Amino acid sequence: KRSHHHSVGIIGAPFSKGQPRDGVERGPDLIRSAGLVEKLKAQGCDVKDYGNLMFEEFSSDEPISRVKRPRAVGRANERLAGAVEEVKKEGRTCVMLGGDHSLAIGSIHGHAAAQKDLSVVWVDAHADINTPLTSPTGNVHGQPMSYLIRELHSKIPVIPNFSWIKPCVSAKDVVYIGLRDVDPEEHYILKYLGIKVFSMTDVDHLGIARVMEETCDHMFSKVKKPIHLSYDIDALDPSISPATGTPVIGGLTYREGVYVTEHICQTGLLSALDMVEVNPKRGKTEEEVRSTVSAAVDLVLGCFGRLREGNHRADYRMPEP
Ligand code: HAR
Ligand code: MN
Ligand code: MN
Ligand code: MN
Repeated sequence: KRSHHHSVGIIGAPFSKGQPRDGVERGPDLIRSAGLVEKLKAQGCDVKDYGNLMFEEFSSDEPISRVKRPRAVGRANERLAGAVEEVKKEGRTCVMLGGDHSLAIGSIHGHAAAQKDLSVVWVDAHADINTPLTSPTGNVHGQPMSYLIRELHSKIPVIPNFSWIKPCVSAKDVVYIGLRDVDPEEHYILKYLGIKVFSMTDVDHLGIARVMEETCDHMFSKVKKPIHLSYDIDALDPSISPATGTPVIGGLTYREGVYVTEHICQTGLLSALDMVEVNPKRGKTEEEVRSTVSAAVDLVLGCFGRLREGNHRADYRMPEP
């Protein structure tokens, strides 16, 4: 059980051009409006909010080899990478609020620039490992892992504004949790690289507690590396988090989703977190948006020490009569 205090740096990345649906750029401000910073402070975290990044507009951004809006996506991620690297150099666990999941390129790249060797835990309905050449949609939010994994480097074509990206994660240091919508080409890549995957079938079979034990066993089999947790809100079942661009039925329950964060927190190795794909425009009602945002907040809180059994400060003293 850990009661040390967490030092957290928050970066808002209001970016949506890794996919076609408007609204996901409002994620950072919505998650903040739900009280994220105050709640983290109330549970004892030292929080610095670095505010929202600003991103360049490109008047002409034609697709390159099926990659849509390559210039905007490439430049946005380069900016984000620099910002994450700075937060890490200030010694904080970096929380990147998206925005769409293409932002994991910059977030993981910037993290790796400051920490060199990382493990990545990717919690998502989707594998987001299409290369530009296998992508069925051209949307970069379905591709970020392909740019980051060393073993896929030779499969990535030259793309404008992507030349700064150096693959920085080994296939053996990646664990997926929650998969249930994987393209055939992605499934091939996962098998070809021998990447550790806990699909929803595995969650059903093993239970989330064993999935997390085995996730840690896999990550810690050699040395304990800092963990980058990339959490796509669509990993949760759409009954909890419907306000997202590509909901997929049959996802993690709220309890399973929170359990993942509690377990990662107690490793003491969480070094950066992405919370992405919250899209208020995809909620059919205010309640759908509220539920999605509230789940996102709770997942972040779980990453920084919130326990469902309750918490108290180390310096708490009972009132004396
Ligand atoms: N696999 C599909 C593609 O490559 C769909 C990816 C969808 N979206 C996400 N990613 N939300 O997690 O386009
Ligand atoms: Mn994703
Ligand atoms: Mn997803
Ligand atoms: Mn463990």
